[in-house]
Amino acid sequence: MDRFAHARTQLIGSRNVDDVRGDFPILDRHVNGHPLAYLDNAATSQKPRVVLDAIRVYYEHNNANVHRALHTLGEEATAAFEEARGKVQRLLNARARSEIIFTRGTTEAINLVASSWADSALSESDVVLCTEMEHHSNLVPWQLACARRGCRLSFLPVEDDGSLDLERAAAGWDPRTRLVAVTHVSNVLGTINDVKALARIAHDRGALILVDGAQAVPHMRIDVQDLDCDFYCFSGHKTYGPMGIGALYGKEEILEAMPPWMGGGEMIRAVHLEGSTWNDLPWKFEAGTPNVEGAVGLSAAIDYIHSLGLPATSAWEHELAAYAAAKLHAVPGVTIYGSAPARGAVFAFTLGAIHAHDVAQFLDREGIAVRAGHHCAQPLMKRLGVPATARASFSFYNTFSEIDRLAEALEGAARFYA
Ligand code: 7TS
Repeated sequence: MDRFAHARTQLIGSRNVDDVRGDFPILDRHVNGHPLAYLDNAATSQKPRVVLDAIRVYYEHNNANVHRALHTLGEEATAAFEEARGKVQRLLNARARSEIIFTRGTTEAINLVASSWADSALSESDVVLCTEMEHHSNLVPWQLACARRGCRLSFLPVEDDGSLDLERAAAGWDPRTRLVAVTHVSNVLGTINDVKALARIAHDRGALILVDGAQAVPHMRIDVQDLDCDFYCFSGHKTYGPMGIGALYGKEEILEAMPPWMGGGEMIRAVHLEGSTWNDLPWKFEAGTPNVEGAVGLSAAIDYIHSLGLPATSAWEHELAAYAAAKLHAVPGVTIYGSAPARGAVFAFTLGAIHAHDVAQFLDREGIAVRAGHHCAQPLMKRLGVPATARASFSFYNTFSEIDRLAEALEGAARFYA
């Protein structure tokens, strides 16, 4: 542990972390008489004022339905919505704006692929390959799709350190595998999977790859062209934007070949009573009035992330992770799950035999917000041999002193429940 950590200036690029915290009104809150220490960022992130302002300004000045009104407000709302798409395109480094489909979030993005692509591309006895560390969002839609199509769902095992063994994946490859569905960063183990290598393995064997980027996009630079993934999904609300907005990236030629998922307004070119033809990408997959305020908020969030700089926020989160690992390991009775060489700032842990819910409740009394439970990854909990864990997950607005408070409160919990 770095005993001098607090003496160092805590910088995100050129800005002090306390200054950056001032951008997030909610971080001023007190909870149960203590300053809030928000350590549940893997569940959802907090929002900077610029995001809140962008939504308010949108409703005060530009609100109208998109893609249909010829009046000025309609054109402004459409421009704001499509500009947001361009921001997402550049955030992921997608080749074309048409490869970005707005969804409600990661879950909906995966369901879109697990319906439209799966129902048109999978046949009986094909295989979909998942991993044991998937969030239910990247597991249940594939269970449903495989049941509909008569396919087999198989799983890459999680190694003891919380990593995936890609050599094992290549060696045990089933030639009927049509798609690999894998998380970029585990929401429990923190493992950063080498999805670029996995994409190469999949493509060399004629399969596609879908990457669940829910826990990656807020924390690292994503380049879907470099990763060469076929689909990439993320949620705006974990990326400092509002809830109810997210995106699916898909390679254009694959999206072109997929049938629409939901039918309704905007996704059509022409409708006759006997049948319809479809709109161009990406609108073919965006039936109905979209979440324009969500897109506007996400757009502001992306600008905000760029204003800090992803290299700077990542570097600070890396320091926080190293400090948290050292502090947590030093608390008697703490077991951390996941020690892969490449991991993010997520720590699932248990404290002796104390139930994770009791740990989380004790921490809440101290104003410290962590999640407890199975983290929507029940098969992974089974693999780890625990019913539940507590989980502290960090963002760039967290500080060393919040980690100190976490460690001290855990020692207090251990004494209280002894
Ligand atoms: N995939 C991963 C890896 C996630 O961590 C989550 C949410 C999702 C998908 C689903 O995202 P949504 O925005 O569509 O709901 N994870 C968590 C979590 O770890 N705690 O609360 C939500």
